[in-house]
Amino acid sequence: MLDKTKRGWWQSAVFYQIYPKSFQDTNGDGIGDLKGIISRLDYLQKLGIDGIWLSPVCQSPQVDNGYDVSDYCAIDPMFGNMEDMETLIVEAKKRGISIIMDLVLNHCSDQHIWFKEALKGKDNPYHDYFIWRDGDGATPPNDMGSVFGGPAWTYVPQLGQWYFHQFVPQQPDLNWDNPKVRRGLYDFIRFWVDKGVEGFRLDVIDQIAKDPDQKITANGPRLHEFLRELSKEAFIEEGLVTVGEAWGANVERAKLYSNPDGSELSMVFQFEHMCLDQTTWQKWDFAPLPLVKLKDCYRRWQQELGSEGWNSLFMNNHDLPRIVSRWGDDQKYRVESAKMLATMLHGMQGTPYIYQGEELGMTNIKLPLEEYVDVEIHNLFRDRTTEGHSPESVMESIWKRGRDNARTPMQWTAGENAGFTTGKSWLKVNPNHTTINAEAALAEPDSVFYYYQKLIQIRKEYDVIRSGSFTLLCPEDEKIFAYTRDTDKAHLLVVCNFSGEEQSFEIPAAYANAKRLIANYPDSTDQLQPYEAMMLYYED
Ligand code: TEU
Ligand code: CA
Repeated sequence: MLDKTKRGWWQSAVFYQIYPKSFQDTNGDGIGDLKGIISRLDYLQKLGIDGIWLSPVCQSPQVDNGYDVSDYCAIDPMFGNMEDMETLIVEAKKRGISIIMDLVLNHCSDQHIWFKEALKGKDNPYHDYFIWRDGDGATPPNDMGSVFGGPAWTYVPQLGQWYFHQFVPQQPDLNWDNPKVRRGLYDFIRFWVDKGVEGFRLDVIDQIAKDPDQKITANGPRLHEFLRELSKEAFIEEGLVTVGEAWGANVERAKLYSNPDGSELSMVFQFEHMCLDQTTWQKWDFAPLPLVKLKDCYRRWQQELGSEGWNSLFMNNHDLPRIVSRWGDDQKYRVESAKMLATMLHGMQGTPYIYQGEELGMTNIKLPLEEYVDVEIHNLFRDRTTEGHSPESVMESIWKRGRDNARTPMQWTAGENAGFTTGKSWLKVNPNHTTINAEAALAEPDSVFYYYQKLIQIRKEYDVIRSGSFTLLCPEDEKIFAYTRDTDKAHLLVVCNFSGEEQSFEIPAAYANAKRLIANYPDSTDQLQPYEAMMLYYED
């Protein structure tokens, strides 16, 4: 058992992300809820995970699926009530599973009491909880755009002012330069710590330090000052695990974020590896995966962050398309490539995050535009067709990179609505649930589920994965990703064929008699089979 009171317990842990809206519905309204998560804790315990990152369940108008919070200390009725949340925390803990809450500290909902007060006047005590600029309503303070399209400024005529929002207008940015904002947010965090929450995922945490006049939206000069205060004032217990979402992180910044002294956070989600298979800075301009660049990216993060910080390891989340569709083959070699990708990731140093359904090899979905829910998808279609892109090309981008790919309901059974709901699901259930579902996976010893279960066991059994060095093999090979992990006595080889064709690869002589810890084919041949992956291990 991990001692979760000590800093660093997360270095031997594996976490699981739940998108509550799509996980399990228990009252037939077509929306996942807390009781649904409680009903599935035994499944998660079987998988072997140590913590659940819960996407937002606090009160929200749901303009951005809960990332627009209107009350940080209340559970949104669509998910249940505070008693359900307290039960989830207790029941999860009984199974050795910590609850890690998603905190949205960069912005709140325009329905939050702070913003409602701020709208009452410039002299209202909550007015400078937000970022305002005087104006005439015709011309915004500058031409900054929102992440979700449109301007980053919205005019309030009764105030004669614009307010700043990096996301939709219903998500006004909070003014972190105001100490009252920071104190208020810290109090919200302490409220959840007192409820027994053992960690936090921090939404767009590198964007809390900004300077809109200079068009700085992240990594502003006060960022690490704010994070050190946040850590000192709110993340008081050293066993609290904190992971910041930082799209702008690089290795040097990550050393500050994840300094082992606990001065800031436990780790960050960096996204460098998630921005390689595109031709521009926009994910919509998709391209084939440049494997050589991916390998070098992982090499740098493994070697350079190393002992000065700590990596998170992920390929999926609620904002990203399903990795087996993105980097694998979700048709002919779905199972093999899902296992291969998992092998690639879980052999590395860091804390792995499994996104709901990843352990089943769940895939993307193709829907007509009107069936999508995500505000980002609809704004993209509006903006790109206005710019002259053909509707067909925009739909291709949505099918490849839209966030709803990850938000289709968890596939529990082959039955109606995949066992997710007895009602009408808020977002379409993937029709392939008839073959891709947890019930079938639990009945199949060679399923992706049991492969993930074994990877989690291996991480806990072989310390070389937590603490070994990282050496990239065949760096220029465009089809094979192979690396070794080494301590003074233990040695691990991870080999992954990222292609659907046979590839030749010479196993290093030192591994001639190594133990095969895991593999996605029953037997190896002298060639790597399509999407073949394995872990070989020996001790001196
Ligand atoms: O995401 C940050 C964010 O900007 C992503 O939405 C990303 O830019 C986008 O998906 C790429 O197209 C966080 C949350 O994870 C996301 O769900 C929220 O929508 C967003 O912040 C606002 O809170
Ligand atoms: Ca429900």
